[in-house]
Amino acid sequence: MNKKKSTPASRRGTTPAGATLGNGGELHLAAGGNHPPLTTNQGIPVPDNQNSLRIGRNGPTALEDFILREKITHFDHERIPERIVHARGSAAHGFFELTKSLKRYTSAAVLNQVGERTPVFVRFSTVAGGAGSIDTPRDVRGFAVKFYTSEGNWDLVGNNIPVFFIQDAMKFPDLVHSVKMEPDRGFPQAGSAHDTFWDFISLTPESMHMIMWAMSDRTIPRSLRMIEGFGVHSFRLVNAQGQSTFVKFHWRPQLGLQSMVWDEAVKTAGADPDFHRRDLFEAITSGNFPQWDLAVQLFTEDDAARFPFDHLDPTKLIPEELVPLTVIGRMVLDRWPDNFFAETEQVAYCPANIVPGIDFSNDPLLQGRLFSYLDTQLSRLGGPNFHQIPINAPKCPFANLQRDGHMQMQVPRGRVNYEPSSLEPDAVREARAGFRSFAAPVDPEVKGRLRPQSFADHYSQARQFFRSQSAPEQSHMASALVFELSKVGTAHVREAVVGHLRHIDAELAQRVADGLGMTALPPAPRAAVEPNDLPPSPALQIIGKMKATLQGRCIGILVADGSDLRAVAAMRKAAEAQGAQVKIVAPRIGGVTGSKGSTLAADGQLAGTPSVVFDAVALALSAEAGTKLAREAAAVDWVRDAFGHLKAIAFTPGAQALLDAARIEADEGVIAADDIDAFLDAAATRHYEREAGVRSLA
Ligand code: HDE
Repeated sequence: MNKKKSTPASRRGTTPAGATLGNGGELHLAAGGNHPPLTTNQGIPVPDNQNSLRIGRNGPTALEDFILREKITHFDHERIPERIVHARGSAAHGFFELTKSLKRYTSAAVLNQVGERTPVFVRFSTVAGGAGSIDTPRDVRGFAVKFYTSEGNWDLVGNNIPVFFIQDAMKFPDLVHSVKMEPDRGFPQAGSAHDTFWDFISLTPESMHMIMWAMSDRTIPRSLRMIEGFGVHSFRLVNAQGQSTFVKFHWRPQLGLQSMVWDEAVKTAGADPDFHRRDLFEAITSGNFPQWDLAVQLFTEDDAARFPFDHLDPTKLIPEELVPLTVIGRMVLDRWPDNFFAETEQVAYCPANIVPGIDFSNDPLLQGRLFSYLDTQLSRLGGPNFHQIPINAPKCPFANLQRDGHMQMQVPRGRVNYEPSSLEPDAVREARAGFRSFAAPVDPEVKGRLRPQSFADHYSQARQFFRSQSAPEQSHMASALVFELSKVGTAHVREAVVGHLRHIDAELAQRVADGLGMTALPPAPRAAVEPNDLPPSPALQIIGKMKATLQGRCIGILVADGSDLRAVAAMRKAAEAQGAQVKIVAPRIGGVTGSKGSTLAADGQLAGTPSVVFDAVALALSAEAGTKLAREAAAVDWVRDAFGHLKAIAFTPGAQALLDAARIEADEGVIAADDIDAFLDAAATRHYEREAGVRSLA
């Protein structure tokens, strides 16, 4: 042993119980007890996982070292291609419980038996960014649900917005190319605020309705637990008699909709790039299981003929005021995956996975999707057997005569791998009942690259969406457009987008033009169909759908040495009683000593836990601490940001110096900390009335 080079054990810290030191001074933890012994992938036990096989103490490594080679080779192949879209996602297990039977409309067992619980796996995602990108860009969120039903897997692969950018699958690669990072420079990551995206949009008027949604606060959700989900396309339900009814699917979060303000989303990206993933993880692992209602809009072919739009056009929605929602069940997410890669990364959703009693519509976007997902998964997951990966496998029996291929996990027995057959009586045969396509009539007269005239109105629903929003939401949309277009370097692209806005709402176009510093309004392009004034649909708002509740919300309490910890405990208890989570933030992670000498541990250190991660904040400070923190940038930002992000603030008299340093002007959301009830009431909402005083919006 080379004693000169080995480090004495005393300098390496304490040796854990049961550990021995190897000849390089490294730790070997004993495999005793019930620990499974480490082996190679061939099952050969490995007694040294620290040192490669070397020819002499300072010599080269032997090629013969199959243990090293196997370990490195496997590591080299740990990454698989990320999804071309929706690469960044977070997922959870749970169940769906039917509360209202749809037996009249569909034979699908999952929608027939009230009270039955069907296991689900749900993955939420951003669209444009890579797998390692931030959680809070301005972006659409994917909302994909795999129902493991007794009749096979049903995937409802939706988004948190009920319409889409384009009408025909043919345009999807162009749309995605334009929004992903620009191909020559490799940026920007995870955002649409750049020339190529807006160039494509400005030349694609059908995207205008979706653009209104994308520029609304829907694309900066506070939490994945607070987003809606939509199946987007019309689907068909088919009952036992073979009759069909159209259906749109909606998920409604039990915690209500809640969004961030833009400045908060930007700062959250820096404070915690994993903010949404961590939020979902913490909620589920602490037993606060997120829940959604599943609702349907049901309508017949005749109803559809009377709509002032074509429901097969995925850039249109059916207002709830026209076809009301019926809640039919609830979904609860109650288990975090055991392994991120095996489950969240390898899960493969596909809109073509449907069960008997559900069928597709002729929406041309949906029709293209039916091809795309399996195709992309063949390369992403490496071959045709990815349905055998546990997260993708049905939980009901499944068998057929498909054979072989990469990564075949099953060992099919017998001679018969074809059908019809007579050699083996128990070989797989056609099912007696099962999926049958609805015999929908088709228009056989023409074949061509066609777009129906009923798809030609690109502005009416965009206008309806904008005009249905509350005043602060309209300002946020105008400001989002100004922000995004200000990042577009090409003047004619900015002008072309503003030109489209003129068809949607003249005032919106003017506000955006002013925000961009345009001296005159650019011309509006020719509209294929002049837009109509549709009746406003308040159900399209976010603010109107926010719930004044502390359920699922998190309050941060800033403490320092000398704080009144009894008052802090009282506030915590009251907040928790209303369903809030409370976290203590202190200048040092070790915690603080209170005014009476007791101590309190901190959940976060001030500089590393900015107020963006909370829904409301309280300043529980002595006068001495308040004065000291008034000179601390992290503390001043903490308060200033909470105020700017329209959150409630509670303060002790000692915190006044800090409030002054942050230039906080008292309003109805800034409340004395001893009035706990008033603070908790204020903490249950955002204070949009404050916004005009803190930032200029377009
Ligand atoms: Fe997707 N989409 N998409 N999409 N999509 C994918 O499939 C595609 C569309 C959606 O968490 C890909 O396995 C085409 C609409 C979600 O794993 C890919 C078109 C909606 C997810 C694909 C669309 C969605 C995807 C990428 C237009 C809302 C993530 C990797 C014809 C209703 C699922 C993959 C997850 C993923 C294709 C449009 C939702 C490439 C061709 C509209 C939530 O196959």
